[in-house]
Amino acid sequence: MLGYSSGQRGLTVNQLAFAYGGSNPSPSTINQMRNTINYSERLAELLDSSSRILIITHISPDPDALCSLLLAGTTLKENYPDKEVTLSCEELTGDLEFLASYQDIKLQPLAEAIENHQPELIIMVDAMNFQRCTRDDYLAVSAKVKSNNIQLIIIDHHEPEAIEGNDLYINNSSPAATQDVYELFFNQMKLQKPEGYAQTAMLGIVSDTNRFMYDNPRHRDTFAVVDELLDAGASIEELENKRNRYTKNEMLVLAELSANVTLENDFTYSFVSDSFKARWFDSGKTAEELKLGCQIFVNDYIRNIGTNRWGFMIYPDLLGGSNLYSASFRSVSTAKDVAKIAKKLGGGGHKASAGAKFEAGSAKEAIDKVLAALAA
Ligand SMILES: [Mn+2]
Repeated sequence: MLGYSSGQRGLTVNQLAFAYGGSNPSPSTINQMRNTINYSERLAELLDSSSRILIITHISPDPDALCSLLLAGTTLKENYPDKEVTLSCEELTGDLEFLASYQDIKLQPLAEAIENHQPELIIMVDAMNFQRCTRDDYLAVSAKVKSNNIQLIIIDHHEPEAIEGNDLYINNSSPAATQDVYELFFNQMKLQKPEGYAQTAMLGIVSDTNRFMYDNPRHRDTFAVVDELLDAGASIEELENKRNRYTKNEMLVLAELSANVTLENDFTYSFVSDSFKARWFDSGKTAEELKLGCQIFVNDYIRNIGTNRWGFMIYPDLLGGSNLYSASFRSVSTAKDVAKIAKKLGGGGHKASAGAKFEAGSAKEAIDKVLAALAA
């Protein structure tokens, strides 16, 4: 990651942001600190001082990205009807059209969103810098936001890395950004809940926790939110049935990744071969479906093969050009800090779930780069 200052531009200094710097606090430290911080005053101040608000999230958005975006956007529209609130994302994914107000998310490049909307405040959810939110010139976006004095709130739950200069940075090490949006807007600020919030919030949480599979130091808070959402009519069974539906093409990707499984001493890896990629596109199949198939494999299988408890997968990221590859890492809780490996490759994420995008001449070369990063 180049050209980033992680300095704080606003006057309000977020304690957690600094407490995190360079070291990993224990869950109990985070919990202790979290309980002392109520952001409602600062949030209200920033919201009150802005009449045009733009809410954004990361590229290659997962359901937590889109659900936290949607939950924040619909809540602000409901509670601040006099403000112009725009929900914007460069890319969409999956079949989330069933979510309330999903059609309110504008699909547009980030620079265009800022140009068209002229926001006084940007709220970034599930990401911590503009590089994660655009495939275009993020430094230009960063410079424009600064020169136009656009305020920035970041609500994120990834391991802190190259945090954009901001007016408020919130990171509670939550299992989902959607949980943070829920707690900030409803528990702390006591805002009105918009139509459809329960299903949206539940999907974000169920998705990023992989249906509560991961160890979660904030489990009490997560399940308190989930209890409320169940009471409000959200159904985990219905959402899971929608979430876990596979197309024939996704099954073909799963077959490719299954065939290419390689077991190393304590980890597993697999990859989408360059010949598979060529055949895939020659037959008119989409990059999105390829990625969705890859996600099934990495989320549900890579940690569970043989006796190995962590691993990675390589696949071509065709939205980013023909030489761009993605590496996705998954680990069973403490088996391996995969965020550290992803960081060496220019990416980041969580200790048990992380990723990186980088250039390579072939899938083989991409694998070698990861293996070299592991050895370094
Ligand atoms: Mn997330």
